[in-house]
Parts: sequence; C-alpha cells; structure tokens
Amino acid sequence: MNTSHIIFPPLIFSNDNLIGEKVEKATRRLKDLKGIFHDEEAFSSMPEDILAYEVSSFSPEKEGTPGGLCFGITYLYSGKVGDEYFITKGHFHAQVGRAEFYWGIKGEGILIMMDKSRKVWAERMFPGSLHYIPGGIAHRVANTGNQLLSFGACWPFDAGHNYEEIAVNGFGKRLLDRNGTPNLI
Ligand code: PAN
Ligand code: ZN
Repeated sequence: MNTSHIIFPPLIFSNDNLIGEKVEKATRRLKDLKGIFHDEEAFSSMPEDILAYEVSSFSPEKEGTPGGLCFGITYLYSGKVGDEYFITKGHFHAQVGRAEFYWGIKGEGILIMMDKSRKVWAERMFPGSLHYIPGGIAHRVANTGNQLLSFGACWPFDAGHNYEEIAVNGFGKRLLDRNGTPNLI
C-alpha cells in the first residue's frame, strides 16, 4: 500500500488542548474587560493583569471564506469582580444569520444568550453539555465554578464578531452570586 497520501492532521484536540502549527492564541486580561462588570470599585481594586480568559483557535481558510468553519477552545478562569462571575465579553455575530455550537469540556459555567429585543436566557455548561446558539443571538459565558472552565466552539468563518453593541449596551441581565448561587438579575 502506498501510504504517501496519508498524513498527520493539521490539528490535534487532546484533553482540552488544541495543538497545531496554525493555532492562534488570544489572551484577555481584566484590563481588556473594562466596563463589562457592574461593580467598578471592585474592578479597580483588582490587579489589571489578572488573566480572565484565553482562546485558542484554528481557522483553516482565509477570513471571510463563505461556507468555511472555525474551531476554538476558550479557557475561562475562575474568579469574581465583586459579586459578578468572570465572563467573556460576549458578542453578536456581525452577519446576523450565523449560528454557532458551544460545548462544555471542563469545569462548570453558564452560557448566557440574548435576542435583539434584549430578552435573556441561560443554559448550564458542564463537561459534555452541548449548546446551539442560533443566528442573531448574542452569547457570553460565565465561570460559576472554582476551577478553570474550558469549552469548545465551532462557528462559520464569515460570521464576524460585533462586540460594539454589547460594549455599549451590555446584556439585559447579569449573572450574580447570591449566597453562593448564580442568579440572572
Ligand atoms: C467564541 C468566543 C470566545 C471568547 O470563540 O469568541 O468564547 O468570547 P468573546 O469573543 O466574546 O470575547 C465565539 O463565540 N466565537 O464566535
Ligand atoms: Zn460567537
């Protein structure tokens, strides 16, 4: 048998690690999340270099290629700013019709979603949980546990990310710790 056409894949996803030459890593520290948390006093009393989350992603095609897919793993650290859990910035996709899958890998958290009318709902995330985020729905994740939360994501290449709207108006509800229990308020 001629094995010359059998190659190693460009990507290995092992445990919660994404390994490959084309994997890119983005880092978000508290200072990158200014204006996201409601307790500004608690925010400014914390070291701004604290790691909030990292994203390892793999984009097999050129940005914007219609029909292409992206794959990413987010590592969201455990922590709180006042009574608010560490969260990702959150975004709508720039192309409104673009959906996405998330799935829980490690730790526990909550996926918060919001539609255009600012109606908010949420789903628990845990190892093995699978979440479909329809097009036109803003999404962000909170780590509600005391260990790292890692989750996978797969989204269309041409989705694009609209952070602006969330940066300006936030979500309609926040996930706050009330006596040790997460509450959407
Ligand atoms: C995810 C997110 C990732 C980080 O890959 O980009 O969890 O969250 P923010 O992008 O809101 O900072 C995704 O939803 N991609 O579309
Ligand atoms: Zn997204």
